Amino acid sequence: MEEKINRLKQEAAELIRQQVKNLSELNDIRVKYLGKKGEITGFLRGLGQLSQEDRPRLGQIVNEARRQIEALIAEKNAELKEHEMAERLANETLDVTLPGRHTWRGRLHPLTLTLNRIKDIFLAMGFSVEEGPEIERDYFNFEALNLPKDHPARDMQDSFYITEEILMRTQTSPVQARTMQAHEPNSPIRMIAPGRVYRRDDYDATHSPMFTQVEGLVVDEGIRFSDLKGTLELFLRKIFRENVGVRFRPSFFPFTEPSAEVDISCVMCHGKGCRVCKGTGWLEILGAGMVHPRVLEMSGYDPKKVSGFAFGLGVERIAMLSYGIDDLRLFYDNDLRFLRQF
Ligand code: 2NM
Repeated sequence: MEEKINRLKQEAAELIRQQVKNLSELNDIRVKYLGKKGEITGFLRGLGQLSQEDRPRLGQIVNEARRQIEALIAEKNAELKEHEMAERLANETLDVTLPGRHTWRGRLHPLTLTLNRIKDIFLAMGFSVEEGPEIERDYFNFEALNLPKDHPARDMQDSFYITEEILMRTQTSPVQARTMQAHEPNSPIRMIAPGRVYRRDDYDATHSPMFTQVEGLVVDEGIRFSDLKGTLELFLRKIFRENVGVRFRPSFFPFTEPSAEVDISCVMCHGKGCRVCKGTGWLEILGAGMVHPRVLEMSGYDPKKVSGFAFGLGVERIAMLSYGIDDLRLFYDNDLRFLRQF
């Protein structure tokens, strides 16, 4: 029996030292000799059947063999781990000279950038930003703004009709009418309504059947034309430059009385006269006026108690003048060579 144990020990030592190539094989060896059903374990169990005189001596031999195998396994285990680490360090090196991988970063569209600037200026003046549907009822788009069915001004705002009563909105003022009607009658309003509007139009460098508008509305007791002038002058100085020239010319809109067209001094020549301003030194930039009493009335406000002013501007036009863009269609082509410049 002593000889058997020694042979087993010899065999195990040889396997561990010369055959085992990795940790998994080493574990197999451990199970083979030291596991619950392992060969050394078998001997330990068998000790019970030995005589009183043989038991201590053979017990000592078996235990000694187990300790030695355990030590060999531990030694091999450390050696294999060290080897694996050395191999990983050699193979998993990081080549810091490789070119980096590109992450493409998006950016905001020039119209969004311009609209954000416009919103920020009016938000700072205490205006709220209101939105409404692009598919609108004839009532809100025209009727409630003092444009009855037979009004000649409807001709200039021919649109895309879904039915006789439903159309793509031609302006964002229906949002103003909706907002007034949602308010307690005569309660103050300070709002802008930004968004897309649609008109039957030819598509060229300066016209598009869809464009972006911002309309504003202020209603309260004692609102005067001077409030309109002060608010719009401040806005134009912030969006263009502090010393931009501003002038008001009389005009007509069905929903305002009196009405005005607002010009700024030319952003290219600063008033000297050039190709952009067609030699006049001025650029038309927005329309405005005192809200027509009938418009207030139709949305439940009393024109004897409150008054208001309103205005409308085209975001594309402001963006074109801000960035020096000469063709409106560039905004909608989505050519990255154009869009990457902002
Ligand atoms: C413009 C010019 C003048 C306008 C009027 C209203 C409302 F709803 F209060 F009647 N909203 N926007 C208005 C006035 C719009 O755009 C050139």
